[in-house]
Amino acid sequence: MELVRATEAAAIRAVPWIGRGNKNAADGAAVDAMRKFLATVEFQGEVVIGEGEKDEAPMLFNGEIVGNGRGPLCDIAVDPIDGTSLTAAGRQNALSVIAVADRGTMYNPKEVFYMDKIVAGPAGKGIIDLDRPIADNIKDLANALGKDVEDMNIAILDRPRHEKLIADVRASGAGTELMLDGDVAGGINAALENGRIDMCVGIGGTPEGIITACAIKGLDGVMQGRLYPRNDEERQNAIDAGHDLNAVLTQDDLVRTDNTFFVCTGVTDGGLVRGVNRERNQITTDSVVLRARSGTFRRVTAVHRSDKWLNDED
Ligand code: VTB
Repeated sequence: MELVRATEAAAIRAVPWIGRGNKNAADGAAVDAMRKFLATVEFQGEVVIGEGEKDEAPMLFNGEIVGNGRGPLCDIAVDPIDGTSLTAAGRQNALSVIAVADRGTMYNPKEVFYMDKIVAGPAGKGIIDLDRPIADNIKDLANALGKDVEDMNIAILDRPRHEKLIADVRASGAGTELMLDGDVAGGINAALENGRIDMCVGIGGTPEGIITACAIKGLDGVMQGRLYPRNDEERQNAIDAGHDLNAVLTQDDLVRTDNTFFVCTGVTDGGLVRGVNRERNQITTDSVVLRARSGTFRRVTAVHRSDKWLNDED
């Protein structure tokens, strides 16, 4: 639960940068706040996935040790803002995210920035399969959900590389929910039962894939991913590092423990959590905390006193 203070802090510090067109400044403010708050949490965390290398953004770097140096040894995957461009533009769906698991359990394919992913809720167990055509995945999941294909909603990042995937989804009869950014939230929304999204598919960031896997474990959902090198050099680096580029990785390969925590706080409003709200002397944050071992989904609304946050020493 202490971890939520770190994502709250990152989200609050990003607020002055919402809609200011400067994504590195937003990210930088969130990174600093998260680093500072993580230093007070009782654990010995090592950052395995520090988002930012792909976009050359400010980041918590891989190998960085966080926490107060006492307590359990952990792997950390962190994205102080998933959706920095959304934040900079003043768009919805930006989140501050952290995922924690036992030390040595997070898959770390740092040589490859992208991963092909498919995510669904508990009904997708034994059904979703990255190797099958998308139309078959949709049809079988619809069946398991007791829905018509026409009522299925599939979240996909709106990118030119997904042109065919989007066309295939629509040709199957299902609808698409195109995301500007933020496929962590897309994956979680897909795994939540009774949500508007039934499945999240497509190529997104590898760090976001590991973070999503931690959340999926907490939601008892299903996920598969396969590394997606952008060019021959990345492909060769990955092979040299011992990665099997054909392997379909499940959530249990991506994070090899059930002792995972996932925490996110809304920066801007979104389908999963509301954005930071500032009113008079109060700042309100909306967060979700998922604990895989107990399968608990907690919503945490916190009210912070603005005067405490105006003081940088707080
Ligand atoms: C996604 C999205 C992220 O990276 O993973 C995406 O969820 C994939 O990369 O918010 P491209 O943007 O290069 O397509 C982010 O946009 C963050 O970089």
